[in-house]
Amino acid sequence: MASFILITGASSGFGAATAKLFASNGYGLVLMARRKDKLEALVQELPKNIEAHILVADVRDEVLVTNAINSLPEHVKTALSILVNNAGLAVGKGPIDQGLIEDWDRMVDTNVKGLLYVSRAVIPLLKANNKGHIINIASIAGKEVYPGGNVYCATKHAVDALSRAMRIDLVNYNIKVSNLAPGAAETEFSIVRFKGNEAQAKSVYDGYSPLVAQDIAETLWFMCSRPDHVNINDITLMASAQASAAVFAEKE
Ligand code: NDP
Ligand code: 8X3
Repeated sequence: MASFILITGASSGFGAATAKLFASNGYGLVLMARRKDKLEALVQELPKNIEAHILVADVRDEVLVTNAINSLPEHVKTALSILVNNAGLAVGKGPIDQGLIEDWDRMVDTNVKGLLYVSRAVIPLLKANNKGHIINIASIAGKEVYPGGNVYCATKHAVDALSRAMRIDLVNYNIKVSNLAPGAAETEFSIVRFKGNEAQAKSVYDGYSPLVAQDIAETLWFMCSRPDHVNINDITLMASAQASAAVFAEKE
């Protein structure tokens, strides 16, 4: 029986690349996001022998999340071994006093509370299986702050803290907890942050080679394929041209 991985935010970027890589290594998939059409298109791209379950859910809705996870077939629950808490977003970038309350709410509710709701529903399954691995996707924005990053950085600092706290709380249950903190990666992230302004989103990656989703997927695969007695607590993964949150190599 194949092991299953549950990936939140599987409809694009890091989540979709991770789904494809783990499927190509024989994992069954549980794919969560809001955009059903994107999840269905992703499933069409997977090897035909892979069992994939789509959970259309907004991670901000605790009841929806819990019901969706509880609705999984028993054979999937008992074979679930990995949770990647990846769903997340930045919305807006600017001085704190000009921030929009609705943007702040979206980031806090998705990046922090959503991660908690999903974890709260999945951890009992991992405990019952006496084995598991949770990887939280944080960010360089969870290690440092940068101009205009305020609330997004605060949510990712919270993710970083939760990774450390969850590791302590779950150590007696044979459940590993890892934190993965990428720097700038070109996905839909900046398009979401700049509310559909594609030119502004593109400019974030001008003049250097950012990370791509496959870099994150391959790092996750490495973290998850270590022997049972090894846990990678934390990885900060950056483009070679990014030295810290706000310092990039000079443009050519
Ligand atoms: P994308 O925008 O490409 O993907 C984000 C994913 O999150 C989508 O699948 C989206 O699905 C999902 N998502 C967003 N909000 C919700 C929600 N309320 N409920 C369920 N799913 C949701 O960005 P990335 O792949 O780049 O980002 C993935 C994670 O990595 C995020 O947590 C981000 O903060 C983090 N990160 C990104 C970096 C970057 O530079 N790209 C760097 C460091 C960290 P849908 O819209 O269908 O719901
Ligand atoms: C996403 C990348 O540059 O906003 O976490 O920190 S950045």
